[in-house]
Amino acid sequence: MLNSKQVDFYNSNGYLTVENVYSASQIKLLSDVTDEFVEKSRLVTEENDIFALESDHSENNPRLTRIKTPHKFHSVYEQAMKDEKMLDILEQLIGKNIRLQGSKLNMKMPGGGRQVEWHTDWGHYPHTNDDLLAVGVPLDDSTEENGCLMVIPGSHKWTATSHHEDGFFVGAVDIDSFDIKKAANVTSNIGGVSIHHVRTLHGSAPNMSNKPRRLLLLEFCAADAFPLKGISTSWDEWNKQIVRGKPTIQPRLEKVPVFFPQPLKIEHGSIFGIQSNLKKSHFTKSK
Ligand SMILES: O=C(O)CCC(=O)C(=O)O
Repeated sequence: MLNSKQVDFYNSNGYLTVENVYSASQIKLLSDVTDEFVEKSRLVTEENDIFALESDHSENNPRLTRIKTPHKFHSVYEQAMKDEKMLDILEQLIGKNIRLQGSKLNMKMPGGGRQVEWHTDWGHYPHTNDDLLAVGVPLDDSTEENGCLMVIPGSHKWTATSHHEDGFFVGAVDIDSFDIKKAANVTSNIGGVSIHHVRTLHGSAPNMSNKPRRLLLLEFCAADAFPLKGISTSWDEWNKQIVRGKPTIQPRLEKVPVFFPQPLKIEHGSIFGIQSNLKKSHFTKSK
């Protein structure tokens, strides 16, 4: 459970770190299963439903940018997503009816693992209200050296955050639209979690260290937050994503600022593909 100071911190800053949420054995299991996925990726030569690959990925040197929707592919990730201690925390932030919005495991391999350009998750998936957040579960200690998440505290209250360039959705904000000196590093240790609000501006640098930075990201929303892009599965499938409480047929409509994430230059599944259309990377070393 969070104390009131932690809840206030989250509400004012749009992010929070919480220690000792997952046990060492839970993280060890997640880490071992992730190693198994990396092993399996050796035979994969192009991006598929499970793996997003670094450009230098090979059988001898498997390098992934991401395992996509890991909860669909292994029960260990699914258990982490349904963890009661973690959901108790979320209930304090977004209420008692909670739906999974998505999951991903961002793998930043040592020696150049990819940056994520500055963006808000809201820019990618606006909803009828903004009671959405992402929980970061580090499988390795997450530090400035290995490319930890960075946030702009308080940015979740900004009224407009466009992710467009020359009229196209590029999945990242204009670097001149905010003061990068205000960025805070969100370092977290194994067992702890980071939580960021859907409208919090965040990004992360390439991993130039010799240690991996693997971060399982679990995204959740209040059950009455409905995606403005529409529901892409059947109603029954969608409601299977309720992880606590009840579904509803009544979306809660709030006055929230939205730029719709279209048009795209090229249809691209992942944030990495979409952001590759950005004219200039925010992180000069890797593009
Ligand atoms: O992996 C990270 O550091 C940031 C991830 C992120 O923001 C995303 O995948 O949308």
